[in-house]
Amino acid sequence: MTTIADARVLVSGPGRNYVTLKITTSDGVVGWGDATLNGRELAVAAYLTEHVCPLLVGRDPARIEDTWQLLYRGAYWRRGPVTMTAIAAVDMALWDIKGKVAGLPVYQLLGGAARNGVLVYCHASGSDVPALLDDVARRLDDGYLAVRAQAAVPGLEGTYGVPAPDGKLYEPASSSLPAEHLWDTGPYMRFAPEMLGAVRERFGFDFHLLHDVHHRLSPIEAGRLGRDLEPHRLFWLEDPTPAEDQSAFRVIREHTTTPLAVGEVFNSIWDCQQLITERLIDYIRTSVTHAGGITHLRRIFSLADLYGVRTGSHGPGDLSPVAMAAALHVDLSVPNFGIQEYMGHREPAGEVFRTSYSFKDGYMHPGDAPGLGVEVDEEAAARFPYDPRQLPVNRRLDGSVHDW
Ligand code: GCO
Ligand code: MG
Repeated sequence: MTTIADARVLVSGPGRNYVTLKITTSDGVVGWGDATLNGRELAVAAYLTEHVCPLLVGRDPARIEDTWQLLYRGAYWRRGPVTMTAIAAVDMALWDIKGKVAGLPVYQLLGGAARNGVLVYCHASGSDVPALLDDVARRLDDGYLAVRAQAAVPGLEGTYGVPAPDGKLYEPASSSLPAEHLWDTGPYMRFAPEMLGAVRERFGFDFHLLHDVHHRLSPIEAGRLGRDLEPHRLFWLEDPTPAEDQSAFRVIREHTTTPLAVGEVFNSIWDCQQLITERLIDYIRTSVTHAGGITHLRRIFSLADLYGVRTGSHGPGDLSPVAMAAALHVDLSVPNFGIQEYMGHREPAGEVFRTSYSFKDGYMHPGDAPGLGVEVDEEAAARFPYDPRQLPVNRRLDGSVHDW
């Protein structure tokens, strides 16, 4: 019988930090999984190396569901981003192996393509509204059909989603200890409708426009913002409030028809059960890396499908290209796909991760290479050492801590 011969973790920093799991079978087939948890990378690396890798060796790599159940139920301690990211990495690597053994891309194992391509949204941002408009113009020229717009709120240093003026892709985890940003809800609430209105005024309505609040409002503030944004017809308003308080979304829903998208910080189906079954959101944004891998993501998406909630997976640069590929295979195959975030990766990530996925005219495709379609160059990875970085924190004007 083929068994798992080896499981090991690679921690590297090509452009930013990534944790990658490599599983090798007794037949020499290699599977890759992403285990990157931004700012907390080494916790997942240790969880895998100390507690998971030893128990994988000798097991049947084909038994994906059984391995998932073993790692989830077997740990006794449930859920949490570290555990679920570790399980996700194993799950992705086993799907990769299954595809390579079958000679098929993973989406074929998931039921085959349910659409021709995966609609993606990109990021556009600016240090002020004119700079944002220039960036939106560039993105539309690149062929994107959906754009997320963020701009610096006048007077607030370090607004979420706005890159440093170094021409590199946005990266919030920028220092070894958390940077401190300033937050003030009033100016943001007045600025956001003006900023998104300027985008619609210049570019019209023939593309999808999205915006991320990044968990910063109270439910009633979010209701007000959603209502103020209605004339601009957003595809979605993302993470309006800290969503561990799921019933809070009833308040937002009472006040606005702006579609809502939530879930990038969730790690299990239980975190979004009420949001889905009470139809409090329109898009579920769980990611393949932080929500238990392909196996669990599909379970969440199936529940969502029953309630008319569509998918909109998180796809930032702080998930590795292995995760991007895994997400695309799921996106291509599920019935209730909505949209996929695609932020891209800072170079030199491309020297470490060779991918088969592609982008054309607003849509992505995972490609037809067997498995996930990503190969990792370990020698290249060794050239880029881990460089500890943490996410920023937000403080209100009076110095108290706010959600970042
Ligand atoms: C998004 C996210 C990210 C997160 C990041 C944290 O919608 O893409 O909000 O930008 O901030 O993934 O590590
Ligand atoms: Mg977000």
